[in-house]
Amino acid sequence: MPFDPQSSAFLATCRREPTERVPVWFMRQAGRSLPEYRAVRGDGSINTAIANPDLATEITLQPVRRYGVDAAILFSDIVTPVHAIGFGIDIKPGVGPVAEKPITSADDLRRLRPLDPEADTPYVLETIRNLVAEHDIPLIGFAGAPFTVASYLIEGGPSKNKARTKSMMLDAPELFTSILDRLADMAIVSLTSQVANGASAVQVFDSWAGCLSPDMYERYVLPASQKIFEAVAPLGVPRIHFGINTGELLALMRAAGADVVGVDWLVPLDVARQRLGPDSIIQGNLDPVLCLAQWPAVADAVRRVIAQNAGEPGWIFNLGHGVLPETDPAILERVVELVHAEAHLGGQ
Ligand code: 1CP
Repeated sequence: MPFDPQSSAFLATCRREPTERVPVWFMRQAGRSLPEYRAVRGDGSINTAIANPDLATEITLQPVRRYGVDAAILFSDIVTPVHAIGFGIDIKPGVGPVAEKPITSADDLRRLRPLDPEADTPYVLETIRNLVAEHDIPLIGFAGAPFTVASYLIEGGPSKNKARTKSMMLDAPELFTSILDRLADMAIVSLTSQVANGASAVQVFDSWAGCLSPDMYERYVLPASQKIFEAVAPLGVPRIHFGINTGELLALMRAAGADVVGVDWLVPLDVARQRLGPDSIIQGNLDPVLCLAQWPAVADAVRRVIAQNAGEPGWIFNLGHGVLPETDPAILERVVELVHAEAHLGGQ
């Protein structure tokens, strides 16, 4: 059955409309922790799986079947567009994105040419069309925020303190700004093509923005993210903005123009609402590590998160960051059931 947007609790919540139940989905719900993922995925690069629309469609749907979540998220990666234009970035199993030749000078900007989604990532669009044609669930499209993607291109891979990225910000601000601007343009065309092909919401992942002070974020990063949210506003779909360690950045992240702001587990939901303003719409925030505990402790943690939302509309239940690979899927199944059964709007 094709998707009917009117019936979606997830989309209604993204507009702060009251719903019968609090919608749930999990970042990184596809992959890693699911045995059915490991069974179909094989050993190759994740890029090979992303480039195979039948496989990517199946992997996107696996958590929907298993957990009964209220939204699907496209199986792809934040570095897929940069990989597709031939920048020279791979996703190494057990590591993450690794760039062969990190950006060190303005010469490297040539390797960041504009993205043409139809020509460069046709498989992503085919996966989206497969998903929306046959399945009655909203699909979240996504892109990496310029800062988080740039951190991989500048560092050459995952990094703890983003030293090269911050040095470039300060020592070569023009180059840094040009990189972010090109990545913003790539995110805009990518998200636009995802929505044109059927995605019904978009999330911009700025996972590592929390390593920045509010001042640095505002000066060097906010303009590029703002450009994305402004450009995709006319598409008319909800726009979600996410990062971790972003307690001090929440108001700025909302100022970037998002409809929904992700909250990590370090900030209680009621505090997040104070920082974001009275009509805010939030997504979060169970600590993913707590999902490794025995069920009674997990249930208790979920109930505390429910209590912190205090019955406010405009809340999508999620983890504060992605599902950890060692998570028992049975626990996440019970989390979904518990939120659907016990989280209600309009007072606890
Ligand atoms: O549910 C899903 O899994 C959806 C698909 C998805 C998404 C939304 C993947 C597949 N990656 C992402 C986003 C993504 N990729 C982010 C933002 C979300 C987050 O912070 O978790 C980031 C930072 C990446 C980069 C990345 N790709 C990492 C992190 C590395 C680091 O710096 O710590 C890793 C490990 C990957 C590989 C990857 N991407 C996706 C999966 C399932 C995997 C695991 C490897 C595999 O199965 O081969």
